[in-house]
Amino acid sequence: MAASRRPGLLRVLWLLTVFAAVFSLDSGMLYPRESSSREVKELSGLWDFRADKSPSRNQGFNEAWYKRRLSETGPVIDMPVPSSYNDVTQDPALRDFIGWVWYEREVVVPSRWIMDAGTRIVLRVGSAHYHSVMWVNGVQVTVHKGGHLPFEAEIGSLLRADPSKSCRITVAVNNTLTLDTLPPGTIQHLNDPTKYPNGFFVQNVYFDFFNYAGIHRPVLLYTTPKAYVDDITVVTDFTDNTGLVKYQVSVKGSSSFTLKVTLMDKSGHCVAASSKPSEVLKVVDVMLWWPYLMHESPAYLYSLEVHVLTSDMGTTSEDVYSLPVGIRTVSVTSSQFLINNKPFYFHGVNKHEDADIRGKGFDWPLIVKDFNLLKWLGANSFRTSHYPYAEEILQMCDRHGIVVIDECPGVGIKDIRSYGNTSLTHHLFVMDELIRRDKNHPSVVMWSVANEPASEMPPAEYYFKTLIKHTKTLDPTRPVTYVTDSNYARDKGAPFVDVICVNSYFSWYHDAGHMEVIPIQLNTQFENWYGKYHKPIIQSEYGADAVPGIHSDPPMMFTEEYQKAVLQSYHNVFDQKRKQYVIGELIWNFADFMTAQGITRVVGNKKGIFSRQRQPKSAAFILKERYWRLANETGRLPIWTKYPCSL
Ligand code: GCB
Repeated sequence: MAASRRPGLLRVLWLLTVFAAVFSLDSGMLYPRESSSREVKELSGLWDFRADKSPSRNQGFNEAWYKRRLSETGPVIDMPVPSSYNDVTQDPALRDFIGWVWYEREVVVPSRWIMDAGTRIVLRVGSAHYHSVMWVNGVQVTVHKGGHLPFEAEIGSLLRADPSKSCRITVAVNNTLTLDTLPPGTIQHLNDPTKYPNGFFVQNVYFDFFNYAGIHRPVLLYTTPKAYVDDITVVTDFTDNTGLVKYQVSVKGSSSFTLKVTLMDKSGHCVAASSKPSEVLKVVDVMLWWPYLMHESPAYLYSLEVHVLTSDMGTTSEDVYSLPVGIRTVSVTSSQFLINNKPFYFHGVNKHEDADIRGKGFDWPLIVKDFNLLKWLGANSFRTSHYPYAEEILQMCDRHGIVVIDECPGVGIKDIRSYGNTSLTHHLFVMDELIRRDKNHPSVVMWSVANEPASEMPPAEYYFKTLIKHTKTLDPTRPVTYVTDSNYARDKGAPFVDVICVNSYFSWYHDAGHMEVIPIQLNTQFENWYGKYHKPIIQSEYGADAVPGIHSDPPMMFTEEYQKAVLQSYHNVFDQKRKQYVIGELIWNFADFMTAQGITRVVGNKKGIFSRQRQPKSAAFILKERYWRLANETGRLPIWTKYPCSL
């Protein structure tokens, strides 16, 4: 039963039990925010960089490059952080490089941080692709596997051991994918001297985006007091017009502390307070968090202010952390997706973190442009295909009311050897990391554990049963899905998901050029999946490539007209089925994006409705017209939408 449909007292009791689940992770991963007790220092900018082009790719480790300045080990170049390194230079070998690359930067750490032994100094990387090792002044401080999630290390004691030294940060990053990484890949050595140069090898992957690499998200130094808020978990509910905010605060660095937890509304008024580490706060006349285009004032955020006070031999210290909180519920019936008990229809997009030059590197102008385009389009949602996006993007979603299906990097699990225990254990761990990072975002309404795995293979049943069960134990408040392109009758994971997400490309990869098959095949697809599982369905991908500026009438593949006509054909079927059990449509893709080179890709995937430079193709206008119509039918538009110039 959905949380929000339980009677009042039961709801509070239920809230008290959720998130009791134990993560395999022993600390939190709160987003570093400045406060009266915390400082943040951004280390974005130019770093020294060196790719280890030795045949073994191991020269850097053999010669311990981390022990001295990188520039003393050999030639270095300037590399922007954050950015993928692949497209920044003119060197094709660096664009396609596989193996270890080395980054280094010397940082000035404020002396008051060093002098005050009560200050924790934490070095945090927003994400680096894929396997990272980090040193400070030649001492290894952490190792992390996985490309899209943050990692950090406390480095205060190391810096204090020799305050005369500056802080030299070295990060080695390796983009090699194996059968047990997420996403998986294989390295293939091609040894025939009549065909390939000496030492030739390639990285094979089973996904359709360029394997960009490097330090992709901001690197930060931040401080906290010795006793600090390590983690906060918030789960929300409401009954009539009372909001319920269950929180759990974990404090580290002291076992005797005083807590003050206050929930503030937008205008800074305290609406509820407590001094307990775990409590259900009641908010009278609650302002719920609503998605964009579903309510006149969407995305209402409260702020949970947590104060931890400790006193140690006469000195008191305080840590302060503020967490944005949106009060909303999510639930699923056999044919509907409910937000705050009201049916929600996903009319949105699939995205990629991808742009010219910076690849997957974090970039504020791009992020803000994309949000402006989403709003222009009338999109109310997106899926983080095919990996977790930057935390800052999810914060934007919270603030703008864009609903998110949060996908882990389980894309391209196609080889039966990737269904073994090592892979599963890693996949479970990545879900731990993802939920630990994203659990408090009201915009995140569903977890997606994979995209288009070979879910017809026999081991997929145990694998997905375990994975989905684990995800639900970690977070019993959100539905779980994975995205399938498998045949409904052979799909082994579908019995365990809450929502069926299905991708199809009729008249593209099958029956190329024949749009007349779309109504029949799409209708059959929906009827088959619903008939077998009786679960709501999202068309999680559909689309066609269009090279911007290429035209033909009658439409032909790769023209803007063909892309438009494919979309319209799908929309006719969606309009019948959304009255029954289809709960959403997500276009593939928001924008063109880079892929590996291949005979089906013309400098990348061109299924964007915007070009890679974010200019609209004809299809964007079709979709805009549709999404605003859907919004008018199903939601309540914010007042400012009556004045389109404010868009
Ligand atoms: C898919 C994949 C996506 C591809 C897309 C395509 O099914 O999920 O990653 O890019 O098809 O364009 O082939």
